[in-house]
Amino acid sequence: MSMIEEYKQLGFTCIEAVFNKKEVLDLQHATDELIEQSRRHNVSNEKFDLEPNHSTKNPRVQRIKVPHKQHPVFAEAVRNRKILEILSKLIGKNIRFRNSKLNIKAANEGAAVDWHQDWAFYPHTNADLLAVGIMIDDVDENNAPLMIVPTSHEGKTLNHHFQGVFSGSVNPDSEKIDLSTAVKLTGPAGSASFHHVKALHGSSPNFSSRPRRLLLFEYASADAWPLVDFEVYGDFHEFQEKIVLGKSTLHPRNEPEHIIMPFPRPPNPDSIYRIQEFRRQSSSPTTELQSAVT
Ligand SMILES: O=C(O)CCC(=O)C(=O)O
Repeated sequence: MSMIEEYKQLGFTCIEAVFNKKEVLDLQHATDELIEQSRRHNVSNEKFDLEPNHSTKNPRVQRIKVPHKQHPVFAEAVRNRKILEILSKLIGKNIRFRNSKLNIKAANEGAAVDWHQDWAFYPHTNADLLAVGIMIDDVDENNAPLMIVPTSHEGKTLNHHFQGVFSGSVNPDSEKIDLSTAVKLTGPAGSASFHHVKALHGSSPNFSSRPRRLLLFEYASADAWPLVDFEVYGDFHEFQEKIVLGKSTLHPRNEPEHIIMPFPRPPNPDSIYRIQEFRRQSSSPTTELQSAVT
């Protein structure tokens, strides 16, 4: 299957050596630098989500927020020529960057990310959006690869609410999802995965002795206008500057996608980890993730 067929049929594709050795080293050094800076912070804030055991002596970062605004290496990677070439084949010639994050699972720890569709968090006027996952470390079956349920990008938006509140995760049992089909996206550092905004995905805690650092960039077709959280794009000037390929348009393309708005928000809506805690407090989707791994 070609990359395009794979993406269209399964909802994802994964490509090795998108970043060369030198670029990978730069990405790794930039990540190390920002983790080093996290020593100066002792609570989660607009730059970092910190693990509960984080300290100045032993920095434990769960997520580097908006890394493209924190280090020029990440800002450059957003417009990486190879990434843009692949994006143009998957979501068209006019593309806007949305946002970035760098999820870190330290050796022998790191939180699970429960099963979810990105679309549940940020519906747009059409679903030509995807997330690129750039592997900063070698990723294999054991260090908590991103997992995706093939063909889950087709059909309805799944229920991400729990007790009437948006909880950023689904209950695979009640949604009748066969997690045994989930594919683990593995590859050497510098590989990149591309997953459709409606593809159901998640990852387990890291049970290995090696870290797993995954840089995520979100992109949208330029005619996909956000239905929530416009501020993630910045003000209108930044919205325009975020065009990474082709041109902007004031004419949204409206397509009849199934949407469930992500409201009301849970008590602590500032990151996926905090949002997903809401459901976890009363159930145990982590167990579901673990069983999907084995
Ligand atoms: O870091 C991961 O394994 C999954 C990340 C993810 O799906 C997200 O942050 O939305």
